Amino acid sequence: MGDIDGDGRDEVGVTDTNGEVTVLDAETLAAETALTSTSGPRVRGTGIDLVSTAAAGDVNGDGRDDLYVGAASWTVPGSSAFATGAGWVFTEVSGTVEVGAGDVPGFRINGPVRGYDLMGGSAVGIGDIDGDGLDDLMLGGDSDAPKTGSALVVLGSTSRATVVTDPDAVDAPAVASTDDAGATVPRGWWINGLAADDHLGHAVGAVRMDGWSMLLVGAMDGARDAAVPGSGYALAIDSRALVDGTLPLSSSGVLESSELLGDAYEGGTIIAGHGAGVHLGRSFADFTADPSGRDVTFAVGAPALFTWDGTLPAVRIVTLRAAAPATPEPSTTTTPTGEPTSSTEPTATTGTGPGPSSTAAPTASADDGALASTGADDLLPAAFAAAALVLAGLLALALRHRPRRQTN
Ligand SMILES: [Ca+2]
Ligand SMILES: [Ca+2]
Ligand SMILES: [Ca+2]
Repeated sequence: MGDIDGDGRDEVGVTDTNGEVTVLDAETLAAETALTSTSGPRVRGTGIDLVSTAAAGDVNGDGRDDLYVGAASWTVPGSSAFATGAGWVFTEVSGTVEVGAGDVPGFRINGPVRGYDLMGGSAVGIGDIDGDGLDDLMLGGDSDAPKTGSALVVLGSTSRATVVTDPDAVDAPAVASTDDAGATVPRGWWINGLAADDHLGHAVGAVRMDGWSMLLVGAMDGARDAAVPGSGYALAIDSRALVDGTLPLSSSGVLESSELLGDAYEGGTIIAGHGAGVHLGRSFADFTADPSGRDVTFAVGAPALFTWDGTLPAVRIVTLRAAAPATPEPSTTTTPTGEPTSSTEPTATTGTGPGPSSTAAPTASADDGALASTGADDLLPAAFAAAALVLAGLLALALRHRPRRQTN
């Protein structure tokens, strides 16, 4: 969680079956710790099932790390529909904090009042992506059809005003709060999946680079190609393209994933599962070696929920080559960089991958290409900032009988 209470030691946040979050001192935990009401500061709410917790970073810039907790099934006040979802950012946690109707030290993030977005069931701190000195975060809400599932990027603030969301907003920001004068101010962006029931946002992740992040959102039940059902996909979004507005955003700040299909856009890619039923996009892990560089490497989990058909659980390692830092290039949003990446990168694939390999033995495969919508040969060099560089392949996957093992 980072150092929530400012005593120089990091904490961990633990959810329990009562729907409460307990904050524990990570460095003084015994090998086994029985969770009691006095184990540490707690966050709870009557009838509120707090299911997620995340290290939010220092969202309000007071020098102390902040705590995120989320309740996907809760319904925010003022909504007539069920399960808007909500999250809270706590800038201070001591004793027992009640969430719900009352004020909290920090701010609340409301799911849309249209209901059933289940917003906030997943969350990740993404660092300071807009350079204002305040850390930012991303939430996921993996609602069912007719929704696609979604993710929500929320910018940090010193304000304690509630962040409200409305992805259907017209002529108003989809993610907003109010300033001290009561005026509406944008507070982030909303991201939709490709199709109903994709469950985009079931998992969110981030690779923290120097001054920016690669934002990762999983849609384990979706498919980039509808002919490969259940292949799953993951979005990888260069935060600089979100902040700069070079992605095809609506005027209210909504990104439809479908806009990333076909011609590649700078800073956004769809990584497709390599076969039907692999459900790529269940989880993420950062393997980036050099945050100051351009190669962003991460793992995407593909749990293959139904293995009786021979589809095996997998972990895919992906490396994307991001755009060069903006500083030496004064006009990166409009000018092709002229860098040689497009001629050296592999051509994008359709994302469906070689059919047989998806059900074959779980050996590593360097050519099981499933990076999608990136770096096609005929695109301008600048057409895609996070162009695919390497697909390292599948990991060894005998998850059922052996410890997880990385072979590549
Ligand atoms: Ca501490
Ligand atoms: Ca703080
Ligand atoms: Ca920020």
